[in-house]
Amino acid sequence: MTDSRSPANSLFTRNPRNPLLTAADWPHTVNAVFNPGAVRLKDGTTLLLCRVEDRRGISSLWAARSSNGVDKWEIDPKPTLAPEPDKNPEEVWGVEDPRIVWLEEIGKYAITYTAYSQTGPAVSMALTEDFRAFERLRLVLAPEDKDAALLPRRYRGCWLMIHRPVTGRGAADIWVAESPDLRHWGKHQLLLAARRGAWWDASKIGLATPLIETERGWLMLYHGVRATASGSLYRLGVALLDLADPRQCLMRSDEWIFGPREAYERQGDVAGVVFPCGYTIGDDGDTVNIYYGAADTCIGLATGRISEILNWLDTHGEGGSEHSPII
Ligand code: BMA
Repeated sequence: MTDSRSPANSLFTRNPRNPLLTAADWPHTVNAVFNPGAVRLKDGTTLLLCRVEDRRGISSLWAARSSNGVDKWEIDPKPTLAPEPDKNPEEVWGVEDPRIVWLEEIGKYAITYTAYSQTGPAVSMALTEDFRAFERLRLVLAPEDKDAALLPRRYRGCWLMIHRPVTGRGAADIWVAESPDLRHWGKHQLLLAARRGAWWDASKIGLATPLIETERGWLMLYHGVRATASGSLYRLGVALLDLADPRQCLMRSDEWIFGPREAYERQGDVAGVVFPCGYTIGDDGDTVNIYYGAADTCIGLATGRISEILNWLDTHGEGGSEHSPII
């Protein structure tokens, strides 16, 4: 099926080889493979850190590497980052949904992921240089919180982390926090709120991939959830954060820009879900590849252009933090 021509629907093109990775590709019997973090290594290799759910229901993270980011994936023979409930009780029900950001200042990748604890999902962090050895910082944000990613460099001396706590207002919104040392987080601030009523993102929102730096600001892809009679629909929207102060939202899309359409997105363990946790940028600096979990079952790839997303946002964006749906 080709993309229909409405502007929002043409911002991302699905890879014809989708789904790129499924449970059948794994060296062991697993239930599902989805919601991968993504990064392009220095040698150009695309590394996906895939959430792999076993047949108990517990997830671990496995690296899959490909030279072109599309096929010939080399999958680690065992979990790359497995839950360690004996040492880290917060991981007793698994580790999920990683986001990966390169931190030039310390020469390491920071992986923020969901630790599924007996008191709910929370945000854990690990550092690595090579995706083989990991320094686990363990829990950095208490339950219930998830969908977190760092910004790649400090802002006014502090690291920033986008995250998604569940608060008392009956919806879930995107927040930002600061830290001097990656371990202690404070100065929490609401960044983008779920809309209300019939909107596509009225039920919950959360960060999708880490932020994408552009000349005009930080592009923030986020998932929006709409509760329907047959379950939750997970779609993708976009906002633009101020380059000089990423705690300020400049614009937010009115329409969603990517949503479940193909059979592998509409049918699976959780129907009607597209859930990207990682992107890579092409050599031209404009192509953006988003890797996403489809229906909590398999992994897809969709490709867009940063310049087109920004142009589209100019005509479909609600601007300014004074606008009520943003905060
Ligand atoms: C979210 C997360 C994701 C999952 C999505 C749809 O809350 O748990 O891991 O893909 O729900 O089930």
